Amino acid sequence: MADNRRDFKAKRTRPPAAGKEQGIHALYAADPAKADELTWGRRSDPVTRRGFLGQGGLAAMSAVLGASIPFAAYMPAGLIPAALAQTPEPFEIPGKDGLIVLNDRPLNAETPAHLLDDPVTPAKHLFVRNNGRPPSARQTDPSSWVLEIGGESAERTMRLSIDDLKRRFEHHSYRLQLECGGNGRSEFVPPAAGNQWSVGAVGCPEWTGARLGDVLEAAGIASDAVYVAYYGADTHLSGDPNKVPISRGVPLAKALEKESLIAWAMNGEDIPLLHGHPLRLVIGGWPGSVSGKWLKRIVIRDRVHDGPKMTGASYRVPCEPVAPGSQVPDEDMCIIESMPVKSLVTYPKSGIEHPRRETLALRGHAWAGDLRVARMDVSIDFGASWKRARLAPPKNRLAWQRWQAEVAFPQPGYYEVWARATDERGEAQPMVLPGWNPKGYLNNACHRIAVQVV
Ligand SMILES: Nc1nc2c(c(=O)[nH]1)N[C@H]1C(S)=C(S)[C@@H](COP(=O)(O)O)O[C@H]1N2
Ligand SMILES: [Mo]
Repeated sequence: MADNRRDFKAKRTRPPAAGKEQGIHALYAADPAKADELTWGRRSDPVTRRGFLGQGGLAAMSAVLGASIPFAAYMPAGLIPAALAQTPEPFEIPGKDGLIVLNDRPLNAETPAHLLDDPVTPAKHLFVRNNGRPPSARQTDPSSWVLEIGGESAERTMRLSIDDLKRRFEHHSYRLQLECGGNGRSEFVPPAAGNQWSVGAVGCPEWTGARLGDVLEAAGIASDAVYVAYYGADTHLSGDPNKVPISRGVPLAKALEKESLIAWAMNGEDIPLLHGHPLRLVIGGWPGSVSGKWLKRIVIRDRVHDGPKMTGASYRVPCEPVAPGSQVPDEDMCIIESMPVKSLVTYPKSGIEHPRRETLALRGHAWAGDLRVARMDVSIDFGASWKRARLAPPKNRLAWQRWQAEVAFPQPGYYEVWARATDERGEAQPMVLPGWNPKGYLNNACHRIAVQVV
């Protein structure tokens, strides 16, 4: 416990390997077709969008990957091989095991996919996303913490200590999947500013707390209420005490869902300081940014909440698809609600060697915002053909779902395993990239891992 409350400092173990990691991404971000040509001599067919690796290109790519590519003919143009698209690990964080730090002011760190294999994400493997400066351990003493419920559509202002909250309201535990709206941002072209998350800004811990709805009912929800929003104890990076780093919310109906929690525990223990100790909102299936950490105040609003990061391009996407790089007027942007269908391959780790004579057992998780995942497929030939995977039901609504599959490889060489989830409405993950948007949200492209078959 003492460990959780410890003030947290990222230790720089070696300088960020910006050269290596940004080299290939920057090259591909600027112009994927040109990058393909420069790197491999690969040209794309303007009609099929398939890449043509000439003999020389195929040899160059095979040399870098250390193997021939049996399904090279199916490899899309402008695609960085998964074996090269991995990021190095420049930092070490106490209490966090193997996370990749994208930024240390504020601290943001993501989890490599293979460390997300557990059905319930342990604290040491949960990504961290901070918009401001987190409060210190001293400032989050649970014995003196007060949560206020108010706002223009609350019938009364209510103040609760953590003891009041635990005594007055029923306790509930749910596994709730939390994913940053910007997860996957690093792949958008043209690139979007912000943390260059690859695939690991997601997790599914088990949360325990009181239902947000029960607490709102206790304060009294006026008939004109439409939205519920949070304020936390973190402070603005500028140091200006009058500025709020982030204050977001959800429509009343989402707040009143039975899984929406005011949580005091994660995985059966106090919530770690980095994840919002001593209280946080957990609203599963929506962008992580609605799950307010270090929760001090909840407001019931008579209008769509207008706090920092609710407006402009923040956590909003064009209401209708736009061409990459477009300027989108504010009035054409819509607030992100339920997150799209998505999945991860959590076993094996990308880049492994696998003996050709053995089948490879794959597994991972799939999720679909407010919806359930209805089917899961895997491909070893860059999406030319798909094989159905087994898919388990979620432990509870808004938890991610386990999937498993076995694949066999026809000959030695470089392969990519691609995973694709489909939600209960028939919406599937796009194979490479979904619609571009100014801040690079909602990239739910298929996750891919590299496998060297020997
Ligand atoms: N008070 C506060 N709450 C916050 C944030 C923040 O910066 N301050 N970041 C949000 C964002 S953008 C995300 S994705 C999640 C991340 O939660 P985690 O750091 O526990 O993984 O917390 C959300 N809640
Ligand atoms: Mo986020």
